[in-house]
Amino acid sequence: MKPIARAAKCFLLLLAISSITTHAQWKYEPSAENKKNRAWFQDARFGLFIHWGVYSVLGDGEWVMNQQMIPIRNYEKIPAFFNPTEFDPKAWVQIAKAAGMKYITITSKHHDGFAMWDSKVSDYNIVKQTPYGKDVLKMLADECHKEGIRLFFYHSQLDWHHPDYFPRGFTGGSWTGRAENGDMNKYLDYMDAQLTELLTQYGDIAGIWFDGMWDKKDADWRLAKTYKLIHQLQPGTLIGSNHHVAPYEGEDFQMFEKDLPGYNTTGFAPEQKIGDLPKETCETINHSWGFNLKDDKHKSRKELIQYLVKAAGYDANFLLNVGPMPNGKIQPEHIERLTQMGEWLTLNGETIYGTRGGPLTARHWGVTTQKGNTVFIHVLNWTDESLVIPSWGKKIKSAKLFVDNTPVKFLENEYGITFKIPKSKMDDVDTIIELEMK
Ligand code: FHN
Repeated sequence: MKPIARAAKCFLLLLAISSITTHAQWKYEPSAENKKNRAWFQDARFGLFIHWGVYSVLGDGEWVMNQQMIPIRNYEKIPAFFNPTEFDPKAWVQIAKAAGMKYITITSKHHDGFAMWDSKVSDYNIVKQTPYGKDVLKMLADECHKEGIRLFFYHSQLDWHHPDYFPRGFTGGSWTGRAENGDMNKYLDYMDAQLTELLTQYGDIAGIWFDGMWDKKDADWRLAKTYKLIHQLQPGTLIGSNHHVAPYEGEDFQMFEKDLPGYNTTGFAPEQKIGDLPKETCETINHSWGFNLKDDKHKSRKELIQYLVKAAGYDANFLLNVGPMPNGKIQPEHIERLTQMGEWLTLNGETIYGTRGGPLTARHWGVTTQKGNTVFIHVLNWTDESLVIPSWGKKIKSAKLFVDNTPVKFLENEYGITFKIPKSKMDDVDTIIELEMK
């Protein structure tokens, strides 16, 4: 091998090792504010996920550019059609509040690379490229801060538009029309610059929800640099990354996509290990994240409420998604579902907010949540009047139905705890037994 090639090879190896070692050696110590925000996050339990962008115009979900292999020169025509004149951040925030949600996570930039704010780093943004011309993230951030709803920004690391997102991953190939070259570090500098805008011009940002590393699993994403930058700009900001593996140093929460922690029904996360960070499960109401004209497979009120309760039983938050329409409105079927969840939480929120999962892990009949000396048994899938559950080493002082304080008979013995639930008192969605422990 020629001496110059050998030197280059050693240099690249050194570079790789230095980046790996730096991240591996780096020990992240979350700030006191960050730890406080983690506790707030776990108490919050329920948030609104919003996938909104110029792709909404085509009504075929947020992956339409890749699915239909729309070259950049064609896709760049879409922003001119994006004019959400009926966008009303007040209405969105009220819908979230009425649903019982405590925070909103909105797509600042999705895989198509289009910025939904007034970015000075790139003209490929809503202010420069659309007839609407307004910074929707600013409008939403102001309303959230006013209404006490915390705001997270979803931000895609994967980018089908930027020329320096190179080498390409398993998506966004040559059909984009980009030249087969580029400098990934330049792209990451660009990403860090846009993140700096988002963390310096929109007030308190509760978190950054990264997505897309899975497009290039083995690439050097310079995570330490980006994570340090974020915590320098806002130490309390919670960083999470939907990379489907165990949390990396510097992350503050762990998300599970379309699955409860520990499951892999989607096939996304064969290697995903559950870390010891606050957890969040994200899910769609129908089968789409971005607005999809054809998708009317909306989950039922019961399915969605039970999903929220199960997530709490797995000690995880529930981040439920809407894909607003190109006119800026959230589709009525989704507003209806969210309102129904809010009505349930108005009555039963005490058994979810501020609780932690346990003391029992999830069972076929349901889950448990706990707060202080109180345990809530959520009977989700059981029809018999007698229910036997394992004991967990603490004695019960009293048992009653949460809905109306009706005392519930129970028997504690070596076989566990047997409850007698009057059939007439059973609830089709969630029969909650409130236990006060000794
Ligand atoms: O590709 C994205 C998808 O568009 C959506 O944003 C979801 C949300 O969790 N995450 C990725 C798929 O894993």
